[in-house]
Amino acid sequence: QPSRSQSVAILGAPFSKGQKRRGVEHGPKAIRDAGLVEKLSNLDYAVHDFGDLTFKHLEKDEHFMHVPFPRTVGRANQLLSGAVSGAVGAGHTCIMLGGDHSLAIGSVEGHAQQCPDLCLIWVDAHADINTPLTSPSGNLHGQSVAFLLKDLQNKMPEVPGFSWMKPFLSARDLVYIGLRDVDPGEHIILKTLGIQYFSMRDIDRMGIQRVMEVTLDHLLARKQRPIHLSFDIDAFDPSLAPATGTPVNGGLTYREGIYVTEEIHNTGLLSVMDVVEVNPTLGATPEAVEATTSLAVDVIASALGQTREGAHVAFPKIPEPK
Ligand code: 6HN
Ligand code: MN
Ligand code: MN
Ligand code: MN
Repeated sequence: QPSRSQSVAILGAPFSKGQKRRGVEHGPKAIRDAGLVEKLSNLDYAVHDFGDLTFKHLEKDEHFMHVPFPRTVGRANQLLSGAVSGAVGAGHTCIMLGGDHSLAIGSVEGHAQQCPDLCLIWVDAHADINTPLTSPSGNLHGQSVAFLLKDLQNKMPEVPGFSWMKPFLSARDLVYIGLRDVDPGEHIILKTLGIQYFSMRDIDRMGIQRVMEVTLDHLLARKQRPIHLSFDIDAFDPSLAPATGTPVNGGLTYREGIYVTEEIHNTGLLSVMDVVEVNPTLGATPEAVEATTSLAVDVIASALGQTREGAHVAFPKIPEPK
């Protein structure tokens, strides 16, 4: 099956102010060093590496309620939004390398500028749907989805730094996969808005094959539209992805995670993918870091069409001896 676009843009977003642990800003370099560009070039893509964005840390940026760095995070996302919009507008499938998951605000917003009918698949241990009023930590990487949803508009205070955007996404255009650490305020939001989600328990019950069938049916049955895949590496089990800031036991297996991205590729509708929360300073050993970064490369390659059964692009037929 041909992919929607044969040209891939890689956009690095070395940003960490959406949470309190430093080091996640080194994610883009670590994922590139694990061989991303080579891997994608071997899949026959024209790879355009746009390099890393440069984010400013604002000097004066007081807390809003208990939310740290609101203006810095808002400004970073405004910059990222423009870059993602530009890449998608130029016809690329866009891979955004984080950085922490607050970056999904700008990434999805920029994508929506080009593709207003997009749908969102959020693969994560966490729902990242706290509002500043429900958030136990204050951290904006746990609130990204709340900034996107129209359905939460009257539940969100005006956070300084975010006046450049308005919520645009409907709750029915979002599906979660991999949840296993949901805060009480997030749970009432998921239930009240009737958001489709598949927790790790649901994956245990239904199997990943059925989960993907229902996910894609929920989002695409009425009409085919561009997919935004926001992939938090902590969706995987910490034994596979230890180098991340908020690990939670009992996560996706390697095969479940790869099945998710294979199925998304097979729709031919993947338009933007975020890969976030890879923190190369948090692995206990160099091997732990390497496992996490090469896993990130594997899910990206799989989302872009790398198959486990192989492919014969270089061999239209079985070669014969002369
Ligand atoms: N992430 N629910 C917790 C919070 O602080 O709101 C954890 C969020 C984690 C966010 O992993 O992208
Ligand atoms: Mn091009
Ligand atoms: Mn997340
Ligand atoms: Mn997470």
